[in-house]
Amino acid sequence: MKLYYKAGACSLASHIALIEAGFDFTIEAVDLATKKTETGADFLAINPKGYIPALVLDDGQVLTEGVAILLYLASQAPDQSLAPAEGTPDYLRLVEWLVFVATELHKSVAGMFNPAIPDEVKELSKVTLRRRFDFAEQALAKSPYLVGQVPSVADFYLFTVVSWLPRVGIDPSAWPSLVAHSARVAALPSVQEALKAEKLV
Ligand SMILES: N[C@@H](CCC(=O)N[C@@H](CS)C(=O)NCC(=O)O)C(=O)O
Repeated sequence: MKLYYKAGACSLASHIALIEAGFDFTIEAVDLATKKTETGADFLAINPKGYIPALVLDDGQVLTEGVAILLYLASQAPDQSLAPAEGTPDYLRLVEWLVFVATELHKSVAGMFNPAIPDEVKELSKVTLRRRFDFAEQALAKSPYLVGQVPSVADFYLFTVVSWLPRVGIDPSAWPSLVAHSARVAALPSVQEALKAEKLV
């Protein structure tokens, strides 16, 4: 498998999951401005959507959308407990968290990086975002990980999005359980390996 990624971007969650799952894979960086990969390939020919993550499967198919990639990787490594068993109530909780992180957190935090969005709009958006992080904080005050006692792909995704907060002027210390969760996830060997491979540590 090959993961197209940008260092520290949302593709980091897929990168961590690939390591946790124990797959053989390679990674290739994408310049999102020029849509060229680090080997000079035209990324739009690989993923016409033009964004990462994109995962090339062993049969050549290209899977896009972070949530789909995370669920695929978890399903291919059932022994690694990256997701609860499909069809169980906990599996639905996992999907619920993945959609929450993707639609309520990821996209809103990412908007804060956009210089074209006026500051007043960003401030309004931060009010809603803080409420969303309050919700995650309440959940993580009761449980070390989003779904139960072991890290799942949803934790890798939340960790990735929370890592962007200081760069968009949101102080995560308002949410101590969320900060503790990020520290717990950061301590996983797979996370350190992914951060090193992306030259972030
Ligand atoms: N719907 C996609 C969005 C992925 C996304 O937002 N990727 C960002 C980086 S975190 C990106 O590649 N942006 C560049 C672009 O949209 O041109 C997903 O959930 O995987």
